[in-house]
Amino acid sequence: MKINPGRIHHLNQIPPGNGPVVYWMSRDQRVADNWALIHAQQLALERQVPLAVVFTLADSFLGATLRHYGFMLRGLAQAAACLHDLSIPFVLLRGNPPAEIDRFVRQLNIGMLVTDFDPLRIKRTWHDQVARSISVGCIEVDAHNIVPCRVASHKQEYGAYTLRPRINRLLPGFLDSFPPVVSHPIAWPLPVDVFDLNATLDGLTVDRSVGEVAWSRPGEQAGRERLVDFVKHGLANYDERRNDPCREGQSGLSPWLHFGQISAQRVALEVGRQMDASASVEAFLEELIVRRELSDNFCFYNSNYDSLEGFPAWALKTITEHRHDPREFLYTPEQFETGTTHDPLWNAAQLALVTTGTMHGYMRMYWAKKILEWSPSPEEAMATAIWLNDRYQLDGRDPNGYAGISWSIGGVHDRAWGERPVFGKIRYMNARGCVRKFDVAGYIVRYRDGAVGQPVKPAHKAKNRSAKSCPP
Ligand code: FAD
Ligand code: FO1
Repeated sequence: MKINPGRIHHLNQIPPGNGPVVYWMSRDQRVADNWALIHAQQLALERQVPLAVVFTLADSFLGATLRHYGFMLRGLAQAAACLHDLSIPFVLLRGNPPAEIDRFVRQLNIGMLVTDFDPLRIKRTWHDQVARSISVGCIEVDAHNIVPCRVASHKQEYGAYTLRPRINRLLPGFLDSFPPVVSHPIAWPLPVDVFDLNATLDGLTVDRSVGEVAWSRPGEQAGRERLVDFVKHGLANYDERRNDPCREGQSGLSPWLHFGQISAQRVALEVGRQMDASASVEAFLEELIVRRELSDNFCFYNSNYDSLEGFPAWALKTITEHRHDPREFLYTPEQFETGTTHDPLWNAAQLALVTTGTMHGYMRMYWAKKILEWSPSPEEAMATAIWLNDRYQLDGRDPNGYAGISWSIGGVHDRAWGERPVFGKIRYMNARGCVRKFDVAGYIVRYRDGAVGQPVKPAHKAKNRSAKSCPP
């Protein structure tokens, strides 16, 4: 099974050299089902040269806290152990990522650099800088999307309804099975330090006031177990339960998907086999494939994905026309953060976010729309929503987040609705609508004082070498 060439994009036009191949891992932090790693190994085997995986650890990445670095680094420690078993060294570099990669490539006479696709501004800047500075071939593999973002569409799509037919037409060519990563026969020429999880966690410059959460165990193995559990116990009722914040009807897979600790293609292959739950399978794959790839499409083709300038013209016009409408309630970012508004439902959602690092998808829409309604300006609303989302959501800093917030506040991928104060023609949501949908009182009790939210796990000392559990 070879990689579909549609996944490969050349970041510079330099042909592969004879030196070792390096996979600069970033978005897709896993060994199994990782097209970027699979392709890097194919290149190395063709040339009979060594192969290594490199991860550049940046401090305070887009405001990430200990909650995020703990999950990510514990997952990377497992990936490093797995790679060690395959005689593929895992090298962790600290400092400015593009500069560190450039130095590594030069010092070790690397023959080819492979990295993974990411539509976010910061990552495209890293890739551009490296592709220009190194004197060896540099390619990007889309290992995150099933239909590669650059192939699914060559422009920003209006909404799911315009991207869906394109995805559905192309899907059969990309929803293929994965070849395994094999034990690499050519040894890396130099000794490599074993990844020291505790030392790395201790040495991080990071905001430690937002602790790790207990409900989601990091790493490929745990992600795979969560998938198996969802397919067995949650999928059949997904269609019926997924919009009820009191019924845990979603898969809960987003942290593992965000950090690339599980492949969306693997999830789609496993879910697609359950044809006896067809309505739920269809609803789930719509979210996992169309909605998720729509977010990458939005961030890739719209450089203003995190500001008002990224809104469609109709939305920017209407929200500007209503900029000076009187706000019945006004709150500061700190009042939002502490969940001390007049609305017990909104406060409960915020406390769920702070204590558990997640929030039900339906509540995320309500949560963001109320930030628009109760902020002094749409600009401040966007800034507050992105700040809180990326500070507390375990799956934050993700294209899904920028698209979800821009949908809620700026009508991205949505249409115009009846005009009203503050929102203009942006879709409106209120607590009465929630009462019609689910047990609001029950939700409030559950999260009101952060009581039920999973206890925040202290950043305890984990074993440095994780259990040798390379997923199949
Ligand atoms: P499931 O319902 O089980 O869906 C499975 C997967 O499909 C999700 O993990 C996700 O990858 C994808 N998916 C589901 N719903 C959406 C959607 N609406 N848009 C894009 N992809 C989707 N998602 C994040 O990953 N990170 C975020 O920071 C984030 N912030 C959001 C902020 C707002 C204001 C809104 C409205 C949505 C946001 N979402 C975000 C999208 C969505 O709410 C979450 O992906 C979903 O709730 C995660 O839970 P789950 O994995 O159990 O979802
Ligand atoms: N990617 C990196 O290559 N290096 C990092 O140090 C890094 C930190 C990080 C922290 C939190 C987080 O949510 C993501 C982080 N990522 C990092 C990026 C991540 O792998 C994804 O590429 C993007 O966030 C999603 O596109």
